[in-house]
Amino acid sequence: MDDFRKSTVYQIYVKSFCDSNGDGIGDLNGITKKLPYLKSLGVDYIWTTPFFVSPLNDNGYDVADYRAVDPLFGTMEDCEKMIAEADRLGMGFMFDMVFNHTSTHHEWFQKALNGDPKYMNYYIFRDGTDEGAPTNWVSKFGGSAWEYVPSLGKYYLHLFDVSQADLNWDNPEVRAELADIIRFWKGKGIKGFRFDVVNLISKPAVFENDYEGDGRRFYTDGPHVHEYLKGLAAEGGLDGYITVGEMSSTSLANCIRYTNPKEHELAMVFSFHHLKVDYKNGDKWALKAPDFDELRSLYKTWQEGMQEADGWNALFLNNHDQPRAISRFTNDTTYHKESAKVLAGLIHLMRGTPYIYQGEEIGITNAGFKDIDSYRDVESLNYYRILREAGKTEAEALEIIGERSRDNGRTPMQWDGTENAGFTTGTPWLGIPENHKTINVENEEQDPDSILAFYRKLVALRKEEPVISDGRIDFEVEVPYGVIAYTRSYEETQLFVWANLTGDEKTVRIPESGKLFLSNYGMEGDIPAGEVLLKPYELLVIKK
Ligand code: TEU
Ligand code: CA
Repeated sequence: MDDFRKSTVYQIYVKSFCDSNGDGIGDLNGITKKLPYLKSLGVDYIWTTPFFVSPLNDNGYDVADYRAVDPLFGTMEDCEKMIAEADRLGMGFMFDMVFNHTSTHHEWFQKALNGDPKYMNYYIFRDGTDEGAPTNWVSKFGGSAWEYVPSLGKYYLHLFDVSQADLNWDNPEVRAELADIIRFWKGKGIKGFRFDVVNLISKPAVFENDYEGDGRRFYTDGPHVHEYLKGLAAEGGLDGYITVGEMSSTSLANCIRYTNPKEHELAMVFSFHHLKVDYKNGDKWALKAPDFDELRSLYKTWQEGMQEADGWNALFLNNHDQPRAISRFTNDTTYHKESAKVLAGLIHLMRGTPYIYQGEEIGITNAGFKDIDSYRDVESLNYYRILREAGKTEAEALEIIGERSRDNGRTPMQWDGTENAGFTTGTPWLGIPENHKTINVENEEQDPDSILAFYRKLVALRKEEPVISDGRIDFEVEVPYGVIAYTRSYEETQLFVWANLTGDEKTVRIPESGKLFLSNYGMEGDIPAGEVLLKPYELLVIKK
């Protein structure tokens, strides 16, 4: 475990990172080409989103063959080359294992559809009721979570898209198949794994209607989830590997169990409560300005709570399912640079393992799409329809999708200022924001004060400073609205961190004088104790 404390992970959304053959779609050879760039960032691990054989209804999170590369992204030989090249540069890949469900195109599901009882038991088939579906549960992408198969006279469960059928983890044969897939990729030299929505794998023994919610309380952190994760770690031989579980609507108590080293389940977890502080009444599709009091209190709860019980967090504000944090929480125009840096500093100095999502290290913003035809994501398209059906005007629906669409985080990587941002020589599968003409890697490489340079520094600091990798964390609560402040301590060393997430000046109190350690306003020297005025989006870090 300790091994990952000094590490930083870089997440690649394969489809949008680098296209090597001009078909407008990112691919494995594109990744190999850009490995020196990742090396120059100083990251240790690279998490790639799924590139396995798939009908791509959910961009690869609908896997039809876990052991084969989809031809759209390359070949197994390309994959082996990519792994070997990263290895040579001293970086390891973490592959994305989507084990809660398979694509309905998977051989197992096809056999189930033919009525083969062995394979029907790989999935969750149930009889309907007088009201229709077995329960009233709602899919995460909208609509019923059950789909009727006329030829079988039964429904199957799909917590996500209708083409993503949930696996039956209560069946030991399923668990054995999945452990075998882990061993297969370990054999190819993979250093770690990310497990998609892995806290949803254990369903209740009895399926019942949810009259309070969408059904999630019955299957989130379900009855046997810890037992199944221990089994996967043991059977897959995951000791010493870096593993991260994506935990949907989870609890602190469960995340402690998932990650406490004595439990032998996972090395760390992604939880999402801090990325719901701008959901109105918990509804992603209802807009609200971010509540920074709530954000501060969630960080305090999760950071201190995991620390007290020896749990370990993955630290992130961006991924391929989220709008860009810089656009969502801060100011992505007037204070573009300051905003990107304050958000980076806020999480990279916390206790946990930081993840950099492609493009955040140069300050890529939300997409700014103006019409529904620009969107590609199945969730955005479904919810646009649902919002329209619920009576929203076209403009209202577009505003909501514009803020919340996952496509915001999926626009192609901005390598340079040319027409397609250096991502492809063809037509990109998803539009690229206009601002790529200024916000791009090539530009930032030339600027010693760039966002990119700041990220490089943060990655290096985590390796150099035990107070960052191993220090304890304590949150300061007596701070003005919009400021998040914490102290890291290790032996005699202390770091005091203040992040002003607003466009207003804020007064904070420096408890003890120290040296300026890090700033996004280019200050230096000794800082005396006493009151200080934080500028808009200022990050101030003092070392004692
Ligand atoms: O996402 C799980 C998930 O529930 C959310 O991140 C979800 O996309 C969001 O809350 C919807 O509002 C994982 C993958 O990261 C995502 O890309 C897949 O679509 C999903 O699982 C299904 O495999
Ligand atoms: Ca390609």
